[in-house]
Amino acid sequence: MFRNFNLAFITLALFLGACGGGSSSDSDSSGASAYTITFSEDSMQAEGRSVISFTIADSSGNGIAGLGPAVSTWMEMETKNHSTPMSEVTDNGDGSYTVEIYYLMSSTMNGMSMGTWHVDVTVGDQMASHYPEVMMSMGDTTKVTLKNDSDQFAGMLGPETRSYFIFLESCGGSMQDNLFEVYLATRDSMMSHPPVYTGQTLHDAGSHEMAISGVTIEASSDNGATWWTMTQMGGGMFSISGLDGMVDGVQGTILVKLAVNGVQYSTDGATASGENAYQTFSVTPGSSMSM
Ligand SMILES: [Cu+2]
Repeated sequence: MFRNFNLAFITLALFLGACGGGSSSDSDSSGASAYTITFSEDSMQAEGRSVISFTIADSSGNGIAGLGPAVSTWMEMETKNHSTPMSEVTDNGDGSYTVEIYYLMSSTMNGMSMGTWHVDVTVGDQMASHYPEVMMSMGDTTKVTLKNDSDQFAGMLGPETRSYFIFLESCGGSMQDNLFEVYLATRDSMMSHPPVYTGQTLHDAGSHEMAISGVTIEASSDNGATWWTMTQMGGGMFSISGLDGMVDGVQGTILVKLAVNGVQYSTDGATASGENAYQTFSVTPGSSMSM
């Protein structure tokens, strides 16, 4: 299912490319540019899951596939810079490349600038940057956080409780058998936000390796009466279909629980019990396909 969604976005990216649509505010930092790198925003760039494509063309304007470009997405803030979770780069085979970016923050909050987002694409010794304006999330929940105070990473000022970010990937509605997908990532340092899956290695507060030997996300669409274990699809993606009680086009509630290495995580980092043991997604089935 996840692959199908990717294909849908790739098709959209190609369509935008053909029409010359999308936006582009890229800057090219290299002197003699071997390639022209052009960005397009395939979805609204907002807190949570967003999609960006870029095309790499040679001096004749031909798109070049197979270049293996590196993408780095980070926010330049007054007090600190930080990266954000991101998918692998998809090579669309025609010189265009697509990446899913899971923004942790919006560019502005209540009219105040929070900082500047950078999307840097590097191919060989050439780099181009795009500066997306990232909106606040509105309507549906795009991200929730769970944590545990005994699971910490080496922060700038010492040990810090690690947040686990659960991002809404899709909520397909009846056409997709009420498929609900989320992407799980965490903070391993200010500039490292890897996906979390069984077999992943993170780093603890002493910078020692910390193995993720098991991770489970459960979901409930009946306010916690019934919990279903989501299927781990790999790479931080979790999926479940057939959730009861969800209505197309109507915002509903899906609760989620997270367990890492056998420990249930909570909203406040304390022992999970009752109200702090789950997070709440308000989602509208069928709506995420239109983005
Ligand atoms: Cu920030």
